[in-house]
Amino acid sequence: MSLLEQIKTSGDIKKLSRKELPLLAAQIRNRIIDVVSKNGGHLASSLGAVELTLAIHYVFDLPKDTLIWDVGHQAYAHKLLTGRNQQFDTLRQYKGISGFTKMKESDYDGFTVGHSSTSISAGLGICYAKDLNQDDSDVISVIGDGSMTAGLAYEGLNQAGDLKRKLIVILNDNDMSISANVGALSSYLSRTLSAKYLQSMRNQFGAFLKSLPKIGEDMYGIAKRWEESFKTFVTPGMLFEAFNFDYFGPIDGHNLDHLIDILTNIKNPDSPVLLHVTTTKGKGYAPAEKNPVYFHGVGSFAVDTGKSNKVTDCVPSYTQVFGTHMVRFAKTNKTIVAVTAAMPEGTGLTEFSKLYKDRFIDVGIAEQHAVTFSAGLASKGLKPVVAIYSTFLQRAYDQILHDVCIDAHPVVFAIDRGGIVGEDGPTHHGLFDFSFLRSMPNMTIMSPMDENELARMLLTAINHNGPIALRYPRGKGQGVEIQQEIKPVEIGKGRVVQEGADLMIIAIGQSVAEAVLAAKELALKGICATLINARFVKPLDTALLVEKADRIKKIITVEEHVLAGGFGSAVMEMYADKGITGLQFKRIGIDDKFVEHGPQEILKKDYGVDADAIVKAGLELAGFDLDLNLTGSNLLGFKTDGIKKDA
Ligand SMILES: Cc1ncc(C[n+]2csc(CCOP(=O)(O)OP(=O)(O)O)c2C)c(N)n1
Repeated sequence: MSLLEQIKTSGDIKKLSRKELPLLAAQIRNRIIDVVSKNGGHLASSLGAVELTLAIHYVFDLPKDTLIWDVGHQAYAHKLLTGRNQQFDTLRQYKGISGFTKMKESDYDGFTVGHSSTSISAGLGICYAKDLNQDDSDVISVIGDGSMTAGLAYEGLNQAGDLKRKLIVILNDNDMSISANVGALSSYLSRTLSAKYLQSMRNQFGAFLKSLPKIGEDMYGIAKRWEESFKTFVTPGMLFEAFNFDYFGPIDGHNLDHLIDILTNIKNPDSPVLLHVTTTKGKGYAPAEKNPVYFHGVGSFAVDTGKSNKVTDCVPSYTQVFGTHMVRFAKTNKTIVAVTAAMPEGTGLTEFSKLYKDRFIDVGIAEQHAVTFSAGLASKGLKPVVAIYSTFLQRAYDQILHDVCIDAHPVVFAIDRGGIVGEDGPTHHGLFDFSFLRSMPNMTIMSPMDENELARMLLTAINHNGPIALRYPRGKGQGVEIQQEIKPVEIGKGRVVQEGADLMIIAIGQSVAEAVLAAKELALKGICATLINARFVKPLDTALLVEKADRIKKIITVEEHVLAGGFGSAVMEMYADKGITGLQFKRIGIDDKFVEHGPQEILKKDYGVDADAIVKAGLELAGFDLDLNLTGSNLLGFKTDGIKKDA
C-alpha cells in the first residue's frame, strides 16, 4: 500500500516520519497529474502547493484548527489528505467531488470558495468567533500573490491588524496569477529574489568578517545588526508589519523541513502572523513548470507530452470571436481600450494585448477597480471594453451602478461565461447577470444567439453612447458563418425566427438555439410556434412582443439564467404593465437554487433549461395530456388571466 493510500484522515500524516514526506509528496503529485490529465482542472496551482499542504497537515490539528484555501483551486493535495483520495477520480465530474474547497463536502474545508481573495476576511471572522467561543485553536488562511491583488484582501489585513487576533496568513507567492502577476505589489514581492541573492552575498561577507583575526567577531556583530534592518528594508516584511502582522520569510515553499520548523514556531501565535513562502507553479511536472499559464486550468492531456487531448474544433468559441473582433474593431477605432481583471487568456484578449499594448490593461484580480477605472476612461472619451466573466462581475455591482450608470458612461461590459459554465460549479456559473443589471437605469443588455450576432452586438456596443452589456456563454459557437462586413443590430429590436400560430417562444442568447430545436420537435407533434430571438433583455422589443401577444396567447420565455428577476420576469412585467390579459405563461430558467458542477449539457437538462424542457412546456400549454414527471425540472405554469387591462 502506498503512503498516500495509508492516509485516511489528516491525522495519519503525523504518523509518518519527516523522511517519508518527500515520497508522499511524489505520490500526491502523481495522483494529481493522473486525475487532472483525464478530468481537467487546476493543475499548476495544486502542484505548486503540495509541500505547503503537507507541512500544514503535519503541524496543525485539522479540522479542529481551521484551514482556508483562497480560491480553493490549489487544494487538490489537501483533498487527497482528507479522506477524498478514493473519490478523487471523480474530481470536477458530475456528482463527483468539487474542484474547489466546499464546506458541504468535508469538515476539513474551512470555507466554501471559488472567487478569490476571501480567505483573510473569512479567516478573521472565524478567529473572532473562536475567541468568543473560548476556542483556542488556530486559523490558517493560505492566499496566493495573485489573490493579493484584490482590495478585499487588504480590507481583511487592515481589520486583522487592528483586532490583533491570532490569525495565521500564509502568502503562497509563485509570482503568477493565472498569467504573470501584475501591479506594484507584485514587483514589491519579487524583490525577494534580489533579497535571496543579497542574503547569499551577506553570508559570504559574514564568513569573511569572522575570519579576520581579533576584530572579526565584533565586526560580524555590527554587520549582523545592520543586516537585520537591511533585510526588513528589502523584503516585503515592512508592508505586512505596517498592518501589525509579524512577518516571517520569504522561505522556500518546497523545503518540507523548513516549512515544518517555521510552522511549528508560529503555531498558536498571540497576534496576527504572515508567513511568506515562495513556490513554483506546476512544481514537479516539467510541462506545467514550463507553461504554468496553460496548465493553470487545463482540459484533459497526455501525461508524457503535456499535449492537449482536445481534437481541434473548426467552430470558434464565443470568447475567440469576441477576441478576434476586438482586434478588428480596435484597428480603426483608436478609442477602444480593453480592460481585464487578471484574465487576458480566459477572456480572449491575448492577441489584443500584443497588438495594442497601450490600449490593453490588466488590473489584476480587481473587478471593482476594473469597472470604476473604465468609468474614468470613458469619462475622457475613450471606449473601454471591460471583459469579465459573469460570475466575477458580481463583485462590481455597486461600481456598475454608481460609477458607470448614474452618469451613463459609455462602458462596454463584455460578459463572458454567461449561463451554465460546467465543471467549475456553483461558484462559477454566470446565472445572475440579467437580474442584477436589469434594475440599473441607463443600462442596455443584450445577448447573442450565435457567434455572428456576437460580433454584430460587439460593434453595436462600441457604437453605443451609454453603459451596455453583452452577455455570451462559455464554449463554442453555433458554427454559423461570420459575415465579412459586420453590421450593428438595432438597439431594442428582437427578431422573428419563425412564425406559427399555436404558441410563442421568446428566447434570449444561447437559449435561442435550444428553442429552435424545441420548435422543430413541437412542429413534428403538430404545434406551430412563433419563435422570437429577443436579442435584448433591456430594452425589450415591446412593440413586437405586444403585437404578437395580440394573436398568440400561449407564451414561453427561455433563458439560461435564474428565473428571479431575469428575462422572463422582464417579459411578464412588460405584459402586466401594458395591461395585456388572457395570457398563459411558462418561464423556462433556473429555479431558486444553486447549480452544481458537471458537463454543461447534463446540467442544462437537470435544471430544465434545454430543448426538452421547452418541448414539455409547449406540449403542456398546447393542452397535451402529458404524463409529466417533472422531477429536476422547473416548468412553471403561470397564468396572467387575473391582470386587468386597466391595472
Ligand atoms: C474574483 C475572482 N476573479 C477571478 C478569478 C479567476 N482566478 C482563479 S485563480 C486566479 C489566479 C490566482 O492567482 P494566485 O492567487 O496567485 O494563485 P495561483 O494560481 O498562482 O496559485 C484567478 C484570476 C477568481 N477565482 N475570482
